Amino acid sequence: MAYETIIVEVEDHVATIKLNRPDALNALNTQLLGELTAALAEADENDKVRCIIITGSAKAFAAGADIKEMSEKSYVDMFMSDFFGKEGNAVIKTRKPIIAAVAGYALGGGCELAMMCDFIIAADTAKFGQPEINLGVIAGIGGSQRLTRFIGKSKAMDMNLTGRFMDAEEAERSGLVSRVVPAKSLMEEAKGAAEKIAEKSMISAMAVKEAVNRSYETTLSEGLLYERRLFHALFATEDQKEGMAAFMEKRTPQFRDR
Ligand code: CO8
Repeated sequence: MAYETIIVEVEDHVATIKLNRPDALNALNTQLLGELTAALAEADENDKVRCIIITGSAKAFAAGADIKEMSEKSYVDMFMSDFFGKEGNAVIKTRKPIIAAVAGYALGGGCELAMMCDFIIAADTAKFGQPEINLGVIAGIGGSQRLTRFIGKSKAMDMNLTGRFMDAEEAERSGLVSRVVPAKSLMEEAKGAAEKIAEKSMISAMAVKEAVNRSYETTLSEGLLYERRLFHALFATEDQKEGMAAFMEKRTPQFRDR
């Protein structure tokens, strides 16, 4: 499918989706989020793809939802279209692992999109923020919920109430991002991580996603039971036999997603 606001490239089992509205710092408008939704569905269905990277430009991952598009909307418009509800769900429903590779601004919906991915690798130039309060609104797709779970109440309140930006170093210290790398090696690092994931059994990788994400939705004892049952279930796969045999035979496993 031809896209206008994103660029999709598939190489070595990794689909890289680059947000591409440079004149608007990759602000998330209806077209971009529609195209992102379609590209994620395509990547999820493409057997060649085993990991997905979402990235932006050197200046901006995404500077938020498109303020120009939203400014004249009414409550009824927002409610009746369930503004960005479907698109947000599309990201979190993607079954293959998604890495956010963030350089520059990840603000508002941009920070929220990064948080919807499975983990965030940040360039040392990254700046995260939930500045919606400056526009007379609040975060709408996770900035008050996911951010609070990731960095705790005090920092989430600080970010959402003051609208200040958090640099990459603070974001790593606070648990928002998994690693910080020099800006020039961001894509190399993200692709390296994606290729490592691509080598695993897709069944295990999808099970990891389900288990970790479940920890945000349930009690500890239910989550532990869910994890243990998934662990047990993986003994029904050929990949478990292959992974353990390869360990004992001191060779690299050849996973076949079976
Ligand atoms: N929307 C639309 N256009 C934008 C946005 C945006 N979020 N951010 C930047 N742009 C545009 C600017 O208007 C400008 O365009 P133009 O040249 O035509 O005026 C161009 O991008 C470059 O921006 P600046 O000139 O402002 O660049 P600076 O380097 O001076 O500043 C900043 C960069 C600090 C990132 C600044 O652009 C800024 O503050 N942007 C807005 C950040 C923001 O407030 N984000 C939150 C938006 S609201 C939101 O995300 C809600 C999410 C929830 C929605 C889901 C609901 C369910």
